[in-house]
Amino acid sequence: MRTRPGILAITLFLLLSVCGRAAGAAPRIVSLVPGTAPGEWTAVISGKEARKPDALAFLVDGKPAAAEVQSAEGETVRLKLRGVPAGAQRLAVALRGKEKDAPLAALGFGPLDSPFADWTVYHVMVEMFADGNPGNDGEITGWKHPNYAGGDLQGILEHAKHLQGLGVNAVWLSPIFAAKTSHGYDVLNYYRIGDAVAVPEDPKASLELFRRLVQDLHGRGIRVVLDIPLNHASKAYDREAGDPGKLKPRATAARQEAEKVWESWGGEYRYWDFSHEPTRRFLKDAALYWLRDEGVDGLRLDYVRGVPHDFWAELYKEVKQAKPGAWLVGEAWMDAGREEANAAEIATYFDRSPSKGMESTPQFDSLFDFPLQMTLTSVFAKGSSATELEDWLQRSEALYGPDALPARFLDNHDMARFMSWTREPDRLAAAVGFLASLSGPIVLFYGTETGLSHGAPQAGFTDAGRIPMPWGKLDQALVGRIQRILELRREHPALTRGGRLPLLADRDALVMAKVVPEETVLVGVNLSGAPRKVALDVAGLLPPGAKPQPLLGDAPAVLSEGGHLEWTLPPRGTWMLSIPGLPKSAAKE
Ligand SMILES: [Ca+2]
Repeated sequence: MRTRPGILAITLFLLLSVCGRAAGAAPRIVSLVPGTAPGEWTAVISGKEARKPDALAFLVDGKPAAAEVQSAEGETVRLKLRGVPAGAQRLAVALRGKEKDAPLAALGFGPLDSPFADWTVYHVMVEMFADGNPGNDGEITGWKHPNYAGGDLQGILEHAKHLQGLGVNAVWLSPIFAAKTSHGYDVLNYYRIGDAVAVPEDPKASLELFRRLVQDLHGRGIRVVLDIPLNHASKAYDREAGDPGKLKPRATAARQEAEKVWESWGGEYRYWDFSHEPTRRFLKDAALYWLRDEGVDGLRLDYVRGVPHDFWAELYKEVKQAKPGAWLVGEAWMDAGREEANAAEIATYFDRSPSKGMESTPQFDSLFDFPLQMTLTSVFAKGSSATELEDWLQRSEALYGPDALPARFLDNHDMARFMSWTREPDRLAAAVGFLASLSGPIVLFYGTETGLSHGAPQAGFTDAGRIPMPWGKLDQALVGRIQRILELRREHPALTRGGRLPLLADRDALVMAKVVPEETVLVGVNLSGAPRKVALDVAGLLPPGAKPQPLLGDAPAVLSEGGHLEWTLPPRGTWMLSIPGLPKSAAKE
């Protein structure tokens, strides 16, 4: 959704960004590796809380784990955790006596079990992507983006091979329904493909074109995710053809501050009335139609903050009954808010607390991880410390809770592009490499593969990143690097669903292990412009005599008999090593 913070909000945001997060707000799990006996793990914890390790509680999958202090120095403590069951998923650090509250830090150290773990989604802003039919460009009758490129479904069909070559396995299309504007978030009819993206004045031919596109993408192993705004629609919504169930949906005036801002820009929206049962039915039917009847694989749900939680829970339940494999991803973003505030808001949509007699009430499979987007930009593009990244990954995991499956991304249509903050393709490739090594769905905005950028970046909302895809002058070298990263993500389940074990984080470097029983992948980030040698004790993690093989980049490593790894990370990049075979701890159990 197009939201624009006021000048005051932007200023406030910048001020808060400069001040940063409260330093040392939470302890960090510096490293976690399996110990030498079954059920034993060695954890190093840092932060002011580590001065009093007895005040810390360690929870494994929600149950207390015994922790024995091995050594302590200043704000760092080394502990031995005992009785950790095989197959455990999640370690959380909490304050003793406050175990029921959200933990301070958490870590998914066991493999992720989710059908969406390996989704690599390519986000197409349809109007900007590819013009396959200049004959429909005149069909935009409302607001038109100054960069409007005539993009349409035919254009996507003609470039489907590019998506396949890049190695993504899903595509998210910005709204393709009948609308007046070029962005399409003002839907005129949920059941009709827009004239401007298909065949003017021929809904049947337009639907056939859409079906051809879905079939073509499916044939290439690419799933289709539609962007459907259910909070609002155009004031001129088609109450005849757009309401096949004759449910006579009702609308209200703008309710939330953001909606009032859109109104002030001249947005011509109606806001659906969620207190009216037939309106809810109408909206659920529209969403279900595309999943059930037209073979769509998922929905990206716009501006979920405008809609009551119980509607999302109802929709989720009906979607999963109709199509269990469908992915529901929501956008809950406060564009002027900091990481903590955004994460707390997002957590309310990950919340599955029982209600209405249901044992669990999920609302979405995923929410876009806006806070991590801010952190990734800060660390990879703007030069912040790598410790911020490790801290935030653990802090956000604690805030989101054990059921969360955040969709990670670097930028989208509502914010400055990553490359507007830096002009260095190496930094972009490093960020994509790291993103691709995180378990769970990831999303790449179209044009990322060619380093698409624009003028002065700004925090919060901007639509400056909506730029025509520069077909014909793609940066083939960068495309090749992104392809290679996505190829690794496809071929190595350790990246998409592996447990994550932090091993090192300092100003310029971050090293972690991604672990599945078949393979351990070591991921090393070097943010500096010089090579960086890291020395790691991985005795419990890697089998003796293992031969680490470079996976991404030429980053040589030597593993000694005693389990000491020396790894030289080339400058400015994300590098990977593969160590096949069972991790030592799993082999023993
Ligand atoms: Ca066109």
